[in-house]
Amino acid sequence: MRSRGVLKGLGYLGIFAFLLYGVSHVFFSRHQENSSLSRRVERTVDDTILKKLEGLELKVNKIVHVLEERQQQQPAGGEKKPPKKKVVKKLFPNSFLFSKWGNDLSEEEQKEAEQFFVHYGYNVFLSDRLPLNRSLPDTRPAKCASKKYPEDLPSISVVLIYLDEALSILKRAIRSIIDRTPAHLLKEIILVDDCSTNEDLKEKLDEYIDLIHKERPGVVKKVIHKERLGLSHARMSGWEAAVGDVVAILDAHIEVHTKWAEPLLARIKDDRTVVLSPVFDRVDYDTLEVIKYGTSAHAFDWQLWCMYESFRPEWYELKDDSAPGKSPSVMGILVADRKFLGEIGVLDEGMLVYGGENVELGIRVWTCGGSIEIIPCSKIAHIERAHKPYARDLSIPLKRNALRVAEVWMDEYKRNVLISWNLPLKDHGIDIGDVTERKKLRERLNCKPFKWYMDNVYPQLDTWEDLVGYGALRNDLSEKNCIDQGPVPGSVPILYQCHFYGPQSCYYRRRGEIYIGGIKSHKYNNNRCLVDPGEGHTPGLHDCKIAKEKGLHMHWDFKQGQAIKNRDTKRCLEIAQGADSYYHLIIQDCTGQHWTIQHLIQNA
Ligand SMILES: *[C@@H]1O[C@H](CO)[C@@H](O)[C@H](O)[C@H]1NC(C)=O
Ligand SMILES: [Mn+2]
Repeated sequence: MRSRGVLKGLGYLGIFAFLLYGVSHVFFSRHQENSSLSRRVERTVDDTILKKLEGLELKVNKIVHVLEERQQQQPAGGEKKPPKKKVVKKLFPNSFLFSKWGNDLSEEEQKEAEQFFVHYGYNVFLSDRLPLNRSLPDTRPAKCASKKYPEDLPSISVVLIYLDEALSILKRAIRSIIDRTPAHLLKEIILVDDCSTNEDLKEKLDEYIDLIHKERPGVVKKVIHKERLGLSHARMSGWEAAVGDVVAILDAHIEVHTKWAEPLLARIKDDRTVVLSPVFDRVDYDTLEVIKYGTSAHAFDWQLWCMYESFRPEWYELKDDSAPGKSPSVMGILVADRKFLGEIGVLDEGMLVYGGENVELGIRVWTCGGSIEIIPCSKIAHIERAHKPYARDLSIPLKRNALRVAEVWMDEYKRNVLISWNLPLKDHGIDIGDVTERKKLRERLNCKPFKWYMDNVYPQLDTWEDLVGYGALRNDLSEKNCIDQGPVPGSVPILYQCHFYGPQSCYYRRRGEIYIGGIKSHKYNNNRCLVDPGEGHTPGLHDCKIAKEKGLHMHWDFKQGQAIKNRDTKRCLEIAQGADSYYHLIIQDCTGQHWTIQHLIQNA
């Protein structure tokens, strides 16, 4: 039995290696984006990756399990040690929920906990057993505790957006806001339910609201959508219902920290045109423990996935980690003067489902007369869910919403969004809805061009000025095959059956560089350049900066439908059939082969 287990384990290792290849390119490209700070990405860990990871974990857990079994069956010195305590059988060894939590649960409890977890994406079983008013560690920068704020601050309406949130999580959010916001400043808590399906958000929630109303009559209000409108629309309807001076639009799987509101309100009292974000701490979805996160700016890549970013150098020169920092955009949670937010167009109601609305807000606020800041002394603990209820694959709505942002706000840089989604510049065929109102808004507010934003607010973004072509790169001799970055880690590009995903995304720059396997959105990240090693027939793929330093042959002449010829060595990138009868990617003296890149940029 044991040997069969091991064999099985080896089989899984094979699948593991295969999956690792698939997943690694995703992580490879994401991680490169995350070089200078330890940036975290909430939305980028999309369902696709998680699904792959679930698969991976399944395999790994099984291998570990097999190995553990072997160890247990081979007691040292041949003696069997009596078990120390009764071991409860783990019913879900492959579930993320139980990887570091739940060892002492009975089988019944494990089933209940797992069922909740699959439904909600976080540990509802545990949440139901923790006090609603649990204390949180003080994770603020040291200076924050001694800061004094005026008594006389604008009032705040707190909007909580949710879709199928667990009741105890929502109650805890409400409890924390009531307990940690000065009563004279808290105007109301507005619950916006974007058409949840779970029953306990009905009577049971109302019972809790009644209880709250015994302390604070009328403080909780509800906005219930009869049909699902998506995140942007839900946030908008919360804003519409609000009457406070300031509106804070938050997720509902949060707990606010002590004195979270005062630094926000004081800042807006000083300047009504700043739109703010508190700093999130991570609440683990399994243990619900609060993990402190440092302060950083909120930004995005050219696909408009949001990501953490370093502040501008001026912030670091202050040497004060409690100081507000200017930021290109917000992650999603936002706090603003209610009327100012209205004047600049609140949020784009034409966004569907999920994603992009935060970037739209960032660009709009900056270019139309305001600015965005992160407030380090205002902290919010936020559960990073294992999966989100809005969509299985968040990239589909994000792509559509990103194109909308590009169309309205990005002028000539719109093409970078299309390029990064590997869409043609003309006739991409994706319905982005009606943008005339948003375009009118931009005109009415007399907003600055996107170039101004790039130059002054987010200069870390690479403008990709001299791109000539992008997408799959194919040879006439074998059109079902594409150039591919090859195994990762590794430095040899290959020819592989076309699938058109990231590993096969190629880019040709006018200065002669050919990137294989993706292009980085930010100047601080490096691309990987095709290189002729000068001898032998194996092409190389190396970090472009290193290739440049080492003086490798990394510049190529290429015109659509013609040869790819190295400017130094005059050799060509070609394909040739090996003894195995498959085509391989090689470098050799030019024989006149033809290459075609999927999308050409005219006038480049
Ligand atoms: C939570 O609430 C209970 C009941 O009101 C109270 O006894 C307890 O001290 C509170 N705990 C904290 C941490 O505030
Ligand atoms: Mn969230």
